[in-house]
Amino acid sequence: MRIVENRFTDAGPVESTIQNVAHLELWVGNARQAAHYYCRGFGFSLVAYAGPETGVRDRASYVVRQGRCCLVLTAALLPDSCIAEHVHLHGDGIRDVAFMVTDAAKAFRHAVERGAVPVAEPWEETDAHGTLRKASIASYGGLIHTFVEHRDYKGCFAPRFLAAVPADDPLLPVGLFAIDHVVGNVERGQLEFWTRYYEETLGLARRQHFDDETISTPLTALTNTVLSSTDEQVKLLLNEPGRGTKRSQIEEYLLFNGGPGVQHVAFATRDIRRSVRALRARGIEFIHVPATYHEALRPPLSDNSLDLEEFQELGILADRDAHGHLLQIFTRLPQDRPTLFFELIERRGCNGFGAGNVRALFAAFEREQAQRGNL
Ligand code: TYF
Ligand code: FE
Repeated sequence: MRIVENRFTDAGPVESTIQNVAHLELWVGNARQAAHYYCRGFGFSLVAYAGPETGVRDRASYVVRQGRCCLVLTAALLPDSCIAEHVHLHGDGIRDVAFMVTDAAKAFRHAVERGAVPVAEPWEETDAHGTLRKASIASYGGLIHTFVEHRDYKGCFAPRFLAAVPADDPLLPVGLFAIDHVVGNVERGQLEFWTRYYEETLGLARRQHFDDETISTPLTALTNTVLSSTDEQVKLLLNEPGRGTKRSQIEEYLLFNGGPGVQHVAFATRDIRRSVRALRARGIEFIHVPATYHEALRPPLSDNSLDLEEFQELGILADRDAHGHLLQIFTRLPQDRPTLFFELIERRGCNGFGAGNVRALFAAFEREQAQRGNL
Protein backbone atom coordinates (compact mmCIF):
# COMPACT_ATOMS: atom_id res chain seq x y z
CA MET A 1 0.00 0.00 0.00
CA ARG A 2 1.42 3.40 -0.97
CA ILE A 3 0.12 6.38 0.87
CA VAL A 4 0.77 9.84 -0.46
CA GLU A 5 -1.08 11.99 2.02
CA ASN A 6 -1.72 11.98 5.70
CA ARG A 7 -5.10 10.36 6.09
CA PHE A 8 -5.21 10.40 9.87
CA THR A 9 -7.23 12.55 12.16
CA ASP A 10 -5.20 14.56 14.65
CA ALA A 11 -7.11 13.69 17.77
CA GLY A 12 -4.15 13.66 20.16
CA PRO A 13 -2.86 10.89 22.44
CA VAL A 14 -5.20 8.10 23.46
CA GLU A 15 -5.20 5.11 25.80
CA SER A 16 -4.25 1.98 23.92
CA THR A 17 -7.27 -0.11 23.00
CA ILE A 18 -5.38 -3.42 23.14
CA GLN A 19 -4.44 -5.53 26.18
CA ASN A 20 -1.93 -8.12 25.00
CA VAL A 21 -1.09 -10.42 22.11
CA ALA A 22 -3.83 -13.06 21.99
CA HIS A 23 -2.04 -15.18 19.40
CA LEU A 24 0.08 -15.08 16.26
CA GLU A 25 -1.32 -16.84 13.21
CA LEU A 26 1.19 -18.12 10.67
CA TRP A 27 0.06 -19.04 7.18
CA VAL A 28 2.26 -21.87 6.02
CA GLY A 29 2.55 -24.44 3.24
CA ASN A 30 2.10 -27.44 5.53
CA ALA A 31 0.61 -26.75 8.95
CA ARG A 32 0.93 -30.32 10.23
CA GLN A 33 4.69 -30.25 9.74
CA ALA A 34 4.99 -26.69 11.04
CA ALA A 35 3.15 -27.72 14.24
CA HIS A 36 5.59 -30.59 14.65
CA TYR A 37 8.51 -28.18 14.24
CA TYR A 38 7.21 -25.70 16.83
CA CYS A 39 6.38 -28.49 19.29
CA ARG A 40 9.51 -30.61 18.91
CA GLY A 41 11.88 -27.77 18.10
CA PHE A 42 10.61 -24.93 20.27
CA GLY A 43 8.84 -26.83 23.04
CA PHE A 44 5.26 -25.74 22.33
CA SER A 45 2.33 -28.05 23.12
CA LEU A 46 -0.47 -28.78 20.69
CA VAL A 47 -3.76 -27.69 22.29
CA ALA A 48 -6.34 -27.52 19.49
CA TYR A 49 -7.02 -28.42 15.89
CA ALA A 50 -9.52 -27.32 13.22
CA GLY A 51 -9.91 -28.87 9.77
CA PRO A 52 -12.19 -31.11 7.75
CA GLU A 53 -12.70 -33.38 10.76
CA THR A 54 -14.16 -30.44 12.72
CA GLY A 55 -16.26 -29.03 9.92
CA VAL A 56 -13.72 -26.59 8.42
CA ARG A 57 -13.42 -27.40 4.73
CA ASP A 58 -10.84 -25.00 3.30
CA ARG A 59 -7.98 -25.05 5.80
CA ALA A 60 -6.24 -26.89 8.63
CA SER A 61 -5.18 -24.99 11.77
CA TYR A 62 -3.06 -26.23 14.67
CA VAL A 63 -2.94 -24.19 17.89
CA VAL A 64 0.23 -24.56 19.94
CA ARG A 65 0.95 -22.93 23.30
CA GLN A 66 3.84 -22.32 25.64
CA GLY A 67 3.29 -20.12 28.69
CA ARG A 68 1.21 -17.22 27.40
CA CYS A 69 2.64 -17.60 23.86
CA CYS A 70 0.07 -18.94 21.43
CA LEU A 71 0.72 -19.72 17.77
CA VAL A 72 -1.87 -20.79 15.21
CA LEU A 73 -0.39 -22.63 12.23
CA THR A 74 -2.73 -22.62 9.25
CA ALA A 75 -2.44 -24.14 5.78
CA ALA A 76 -4.77 -24.09 2.78
CA LEU A 77 -6.37 -27.36 1.67
CA LEU A 78 -7.17 -26.20 -1.85
CA PRO A 79 -5.14 -24.27 -4.42
CA ASP A 80 -7.74 -21.55 -4.87
CA SER A 81 -7.29 -20.00 -1.44
CA CYS A 82 -6.17 -16.69 0.00
CA ILE A 83 -3.87 -18.70 2.28
CA ALA A 84 -2.21 -20.45 -0.67
CA GLU A 85 -1.85 -17.09 -2.38
CA HIS A 86 -0.25 -15.56 0.72
CA VAL A 87 2.20 -18.46 0.99
CA HIS A 88 2.95 -18.18 -2.72
CA LEU A 89 3.86 -14.53 -2.29
CA HIS A 90 5.52 -14.43 1.15
CA GLY A 91 6.46 -18.01 1.97
CA ASP A 92 5.62 -19.25 5.48
CA GLY A 93 5.10 -16.24 7.69
CA ILE A 94 2.92 -14.29 10.07
CA ARG A 95 -0.52 -13.34 8.80
CA ASP A 96 -2.16 -12.10 11.98
CA VAL A 97 -0.90 -10.53 15.17
CA ALA A 98 -4.14 -10.85 17.15
CA PHE A 99 -4.79 -8.67 20.18
CA MET A 100 -6.92 -9.33 23.23
CA VAL A 101 -9.37 -6.49 23.80
CA THR A 102 -12.30 -5.86 26.14
CA ASP A 103 -14.64 -4.86 23.28
CA ALA A 104 -13.79 -6.00 19.74
CA ALA A 105 -16.47 -3.92 18.00
CA LYS A 106 -15.41 -0.79 19.87
CA ALA A 107 -11.69 -1.35 19.18
CA PHE A 108 -12.52 -1.87 15.50
CA ARG A 109 -14.73 1.22 15.22
CA HIS A 110 -12.15 3.33 17.05
CA ALA A 111 -9.36 2.14 14.75
CA VAL A 112 -11.34 2.57 11.52
CA GLU A 113 -12.53 6.05 12.51
CA ARG A 114 -8.88 6.99 12.92
CA GLY A 115 -7.73 5.71 9.56
CA ALA A 116 -7.30 1.93 9.94
CA VAL A 117 -8.14 -0.13 6.86
CA PRO A 118 -10.96 -2.56 7.73
CA VAL A 119 -10.52 -6.24 6.83
CA ALA A 120 -13.49 -7.83 8.58
CA GLU A 121 -16.42 -6.12 10.30
CA PRO A 122 -17.16 -7.34 13.85
CA TRP A 123 -18.42 -10.92 13.93
CA GLU A 124 -19.27 -13.56 16.53
CA GLU A 125 -18.27 -17.20 16.88
CA THR A 126 -20.46 -19.25 19.20
CA ASP A 127 -20.52 -22.83 20.43
CA ALA A 128 -21.51 -24.66 23.62
CA HIS A 129 -18.52 -23.11 25.43
CA GLY A 130 -19.55 -19.51 24.82
CA THR A 131 -19.02 -16.70 22.36
CA LEU A 132 -15.94 -14.98 20.94
CA ARG A 133 -16.30 -11.55 19.36
CA LYS A 134 -13.76 -10.56 16.73
CA ALA A 135 -12.97 -7.92 14.09
CA SER A 136 -9.88 -7.33 11.90
CA ILE A 137 -7.91 -4.42 10.48
CA ALA A 138 -5.07 -4.37 7.95
CA SER A 139 -1.47 -3.40 8.57
CA TYR A 140 1.78 -3.38 6.55
CA GLY A 141 2.31 -5.98 3.83
CA GLY A 142 -0.29 -8.74 4.05
CA LEU A 143 -0.41 -8.51 7.85
CA ILE A 144 -3.68 -8.09 9.72
CA HIS A 145 -4.62 -7.51 13.34
CA THR A 146 -7.64 -9.34 14.70
CA PHE A 147 -9.21 -7.96 17.86
CA VAL A 148 -10.31 -10.86 20.07
CA GLU A 149 -12.88 -10.29 22.80
CA HIS A 150 -12.76 -13.35 24.97
CA ARG A 151 -15.31 -12.66 27.72
CA ASP A 152 -15.40 -16.01 29.48
CA TYR A 153 -15.23 -18.34 26.53
CA LYS A 154 -14.50 -21.79 27.97
CA GLY A 155 -13.47 -23.76 24.86
CA CYS A 156 -9.96 -24.97 24.00
CA PHE A 157 -9.36 -22.10 21.53
CA ALA A 158 -12.35 -21.08 19.42
CA PRO A 159 -15.55 -22.60 18.02
CA ARG A 160 -14.86 -25.36 15.46
CA PHE A 161 -11.59 -26.21 17.19
CA LEU A 162 -11.23 -29.59 18.83
CA ALA A 163 -9.05 -29.95 21.94
CA ALA A 164 -5.90 -31.96 21.25
CA VAL A 165 -4.95 -34.88 23.45
CA PRO A 166 -1.91 -33.68 25.41
CA ALA A 167 1.20 -35.42 24.06
CA ASP A 168 4.20 -36.42 26.15
CA ASP A 169 7.28 -34.38 25.38
CA PRO A 170 10.35 -36.42 26.30
CA LEU A 171 12.67 -33.44 25.73
CA LEU A 172 13.62 -30.70 28.20
CA PRO A 173 11.11 -27.84 28.60
CA VAL A 174 12.14 -24.56 26.98
CA GLY A 175 10.43 -22.10 29.32
CA LEU A 176 9.18 -19.40 26.94
CA PHE A 177 6.49 -17.52 28.86
CA ALA A 178 5.30 -14.53 26.80
CA ILE A 179 5.69 -12.65 23.55
CA ASP A 180 7.99 -9.76 24.41
CA HIS A 181 7.91 -7.88 21.10
CA VAL A 182 7.03 -8.25 17.42
CA VAL A 183 9.14 -6.49 14.79
CA GLY A 184 8.08 -5.57 11.26
CA ASN A 185 10.10 -4.46 8.26
CA VAL A 186 8.59 -1.78 6.04
CA GLU A 187 9.81 -0.07 2.89
CA ARG A 188 12.15 2.94 3.01
CA GLY A 189 10.11 6.08 3.52
CA GLN A 190 7.19 4.20 5.12
CA LEU A 191 8.34 4.09 8.73
CA GLU A 192 6.71 7.35 9.70
CA PHE A 193 3.41 6.37 8.10
CA TRP A 194 3.18 3.03 9.88
CA THR A 195 4.34 4.48 13.19
CA ARG A 196 1.51 7.02 13.00
CA TYR A 197 -0.89 4.28 11.91
CA TYR A 198 -0.27 2.45 15.19
CA GLU A 199 -0.27 5.60 17.29
CA GLU A 200 -3.61 6.66 15.88
CA THR A 201 -5.50 3.42 15.38
CA LEU A 202 -4.39 1.42 18.46
CA GLY A 203 -3.32 4.29 20.70
CA LEU A 204 0.24 2.97 21.02
CA ALA A 205 2.99 5.31 22.26
CA ARG A 206 6.11 5.83 20.19
CA ARG A 207 9.70 6.05 21.26
CA GLN A 208 12.87 6.12 19.22
CA HIS A 209 15.02 3.01 19.47
CA PHE A 210 17.93 3.79 17.19
CA ASP A 211 18.36 5.40 13.79
CA ASP A 212 20.58 4.92 10.80
CA GLU A 213 22.99 7.56 12.05
CA THR A 214 23.71 5.86 15.35
CA ILE A 215 23.61 2.30 14.09
CA SER A 216 25.20 1.36 10.85
CA THR A 217 27.64 -1.18 9.58
CA PRO A 218 28.94 -0.82 6.03
CA LEU A 219 25.87 -2.68 4.77
CA THR A 220 23.19 -2.42 7.36
CA ALA A 221 21.75 0.92 8.25
CA LEU A 222 18.24 1.06 9.54
CA THR A 223 15.84 3.32 11.31
CA ASN A 224 13.55 1.89 13.90
CA THR A 225 10.67 2.91 16.17
CA VAL A 226 9.15 1.23 19.21
CA LEU A 227 5.40 1.36 19.83
CA SER A 228 3.99 0.22 23.14
CA SER A 229 0.59 -0.18 24.69
CA THR A 230 -0.25 1.76 27.85
CA ASP A 231 1.02 -0.92 30.26
CA GLU A 232 3.79 -2.15 27.87
CA GLN A 233 2.13 -5.55 27.47
CA VAL A 234 2.31 -5.07 23.71
CA LYS A 235 5.52 -3.82 22.11
CA LEU A 236 5.63 -3.52 18.33
CA LEU A 237 8.78 -2.37 16.55
CA LEU A 238 9.19 -1.21 12.99
CA ASN A 239 12.33 -1.09 10.85
CA GLU A 240 12.94 0.61 7.54
CA PRO A 241 16.16 0.39 5.51
CA GLY A 242 18.53 3.27 6.17
CA ARG A 243 19.59 5.81 3.62
CA GLY A 244 21.95 4.65 0.94
CA THR A 245 21.89 0.91 1.66
CA LYS A 246 20.93 -1.62 -0.97
CA ARG A 247 21.67 -5.00 0.45
CA SER A 248 20.99 -4.68 4.15
CA GLN A 249 19.16 -7.48 5.97
CA ILE A 250 16.01 -5.34 5.79
CA GLU A 251 16.25 -5.10 2.01
CA GLU A 252 17.02 -8.80 1.75
CA TYR A 253 13.86 -9.43 3.77
CA LEU A 254 11.71 -7.13 1.62
CA LEU A 255 12.94 -8.83 -1.53
CA PHE A 256 12.33 -12.40 -0.37
CA ASN A 257 9.10 -11.61 1.46
CA GLY A 258 7.66 -9.79 -1.52
CA GLY A 259 7.30 -6.62 0.55
CA PRO A 260 6.80 -5.65 4.20
CA GLY A 261 6.02 -8.16 6.93
CA VAL A 262 6.93 -9.44 10.38
CA GLN A 263 10.69 -9.88 10.63
CA HIS A 264 11.09 -11.34 14.12
CA VAL A 265 9.19 -12.31 17.22
CA ALA A 266 10.91 -12.15 20.59
CA PHE A 267 9.84 -14.68 23.21
CA ALA A 268 10.47 -13.82 26.85
CA THR A 269 12.16 -16.38 29.09
CA ARG A 270 13.10 -16.13 32.78
CA ASP A 271 16.21 -18.26 32.31
CA ILE A 272 17.77 -17.79 28.91
CA ARG A 273 20.63 -20.20 29.60
CA ARG A 274 18.23 -23.02 30.34
CA SER A 275 16.07 -22.10 27.33
CA VAL A 276 19.02 -21.99 24.94
CA ARG A 277 20.41 -25.30 26.18
CA ALA A 278 16.99 -26.92 25.75
CA LEU A 279 16.50 -25.42 22.28
CA ARG A 280 19.97 -26.45 21.12
CA ALA A 281 19.28 -29.99 22.31
CA ARG A 282 16.04 -29.88 20.28
CA GLY A 283 17.96 -28.96 17.14
CA ILE A 284 17.33 -25.20 16.99
CA GLU A 285 20.31 -23.24 15.69
CA PHE A 286 21.34 -19.73 16.66
CA ILE A 287 23.20 -16.92 14.94
CA HIS A 288 26.87 -17.21 15.71
CA VAL A 289 28.62 -14.34 17.47
CA PRO A 290 32.42 -14.40 17.54
CA ALA A 291 34.38 -14.68 20.80
CA THR A 292 35.59 -11.09 20.33
CA TYR A 293 32.05 -9.93 21.15
CA HIS A 294 32.19 -11.50 24.61
CA GLU A 295 35.75 -10.34 25.22
CA ALA A 296 34.66 -6.78 24.53
CA LEU A 297 31.73 -7.20 26.95
CA ARG A 298 33.91 -7.82 29.96
CA PRO A 299 34.39 -4.33 31.35
CA PRO A 300 30.79 -3.00 31.27
CA LEU A 301 28.95 -6.17 32.22
CA SER A 302 31.46 -7.98 34.40
CA ASP A 303 29.90 -6.60 37.60
CA ASN A 304 26.59 -8.30 36.90
CA SER A 305 27.63 -11.76 38.01
CA LEU A 306 27.17 -12.95 34.45
CA ASP A 307 29.09 -16.01 33.53
CA LEU A 308 30.62 -14.70 30.33
CA GLU A 309 32.24 -18.02 29.56
CA GLU A 310 28.86 -19.71 29.55
CA PHE A 311 27.34 -16.91 27.47
CA GLN A 312 30.13 -17.26 24.97
CA GLU A 313 29.58 -21.01 24.79
CA LEU A 314 25.83 -20.53 24.25
CA GLY A 315 26.08 -17.45 22.01
CA ILE A 316 24.00 -15.20 24.28
CA LEU A 317 24.28 -11.41 23.90
CA ALA A 318 23.97 -8.89 26.73
CA ASP A 319 23.05 -5.22 26.87
CA ARG A 320 22.17 -2.73 29.59
CA ASP A 321 20.50 0.58 30.21
CA ALA A 322 20.19 2.77 33.32
CA HIS A 323 17.66 0.37 34.86
CA GLY A 324 19.27 -3.01 34.39
CA HIS A 325 20.35 -5.42 31.71
CA LEU A 326 18.95 -7.85 29.19
CA LEU A 327 20.14 -11.06 27.64
CA GLN A 328 19.16 -12.03 24.11
CA ILE A 329 19.87 -14.48 21.32
CA PHE A 330 18.59 -14.89 17.76
CA THR A 331 17.72 -18.08 15.90
CA ARG A 332 19.03 -18.84 12.48
CA LEU A 333 16.29 -18.74 9.86
CA PRO A 334 13.63 -21.35 10.55
CA GLN A 335 12.59 -21.54 6.89
CA ASP A 336 14.31 -21.33 3.50
CA ARG A 337 13.39 -17.76 2.68
CA PRO A 338 15.49 -15.21 4.58
CA THR A 339 12.42 -13.67 6.20
CA LEU A 340 11.02 -14.52 9.65
CA PHE A 341 13.23 -15.48 12.61
CA PHE A 342 12.93 -15.62 16.41
CA GLU A 343 14.62 -14.03 19.39
CA LEU A 344 14.79 -15.10 23.03
CA ILE A 345 15.03 -12.34 25.59
CA GLU A 346 15.54 -12.36 29.35
CA ARG A 347 14.94 -8.97 30.91
CA ARG A 348 16.55 -8.09 34.19
CA GLY A 349 15.17 -4.61 34.65
CA CYS A 350 16.18 -3.32 31.22
CA ASN A 351 13.40 -2.01 28.96
CA GLY A 352 15.55 -1.73 25.84
CA PHE A 353 15.85 -4.10 22.92
CA GLY A 354 19.61 -4.53 22.72
CA ALA A 355 20.68 -1.39 20.86
CA GLY A 356 24.21 -1.97 22.21
CA ASN A 357 24.32 -5.30 20.40
CA VAL A 358 23.23 -4.33 16.95
CA ARG A 359 26.71 -3.74 15.61
CA ALA A 360 27.85 -7.27 16.51
CA LEU A 361 24.45 -8.64 15.57
CA PHE A 362 24.32 -7.05 12.15
CA ALA A 363 27.85 -8.25 11.42
CA ALA A 364 26.63 -11.76 12.30
CA PHE A 365 23.52 -11.36 10.10
CA GLU A 366 25.76 -10.17 7.27
CA ARG A 367 27.95 -13.28 7.53
CA GLU A 368 24.78 -15.35 7.10
CA GLN A 369 23.65 -13.15 4.19
CA ALA A 370 27.04 -13.65 2.53
CA GLN A 371 26.64 -17.43 2.84
CA ARG A 372 23.37 -17.13 0.94
CA GLY A 373 25.15 -15.13 -1.73
CA ASN A 374 22.99 -12.11 -1.01
CA LEU A 375 25.78 -9.64 -0.41
O1 TYF B 1 14.13 -5.91 18.24
C1 TYF B 1 15.21 -5.34 18.19
O2 TYF B 1 15.29 -4.15 17.94
C2 TYF B 1 16.45 -6.14 18.48
C3 TYF B 1 17.58 -5.89 17.56
O3 TYF B 1 17.00 -6.26 12.01
C4 TYF B 1 17.35 -6.05 16.10
O4 TYF B 1 16.09 -7.46 18.54
C5 TYF B 1 16.96 -4.97 15.34
C6 TYF B 1 16.83 -5.05 13.99
C7 TYF B 1 17.09 -6.22 13.35
C8 TYF B 1 17.47 -7.34 14.07
C9 TYF B 1 17.59 -7.24 15.45
FE1 FE C 1 14.12 -7.87 18.94
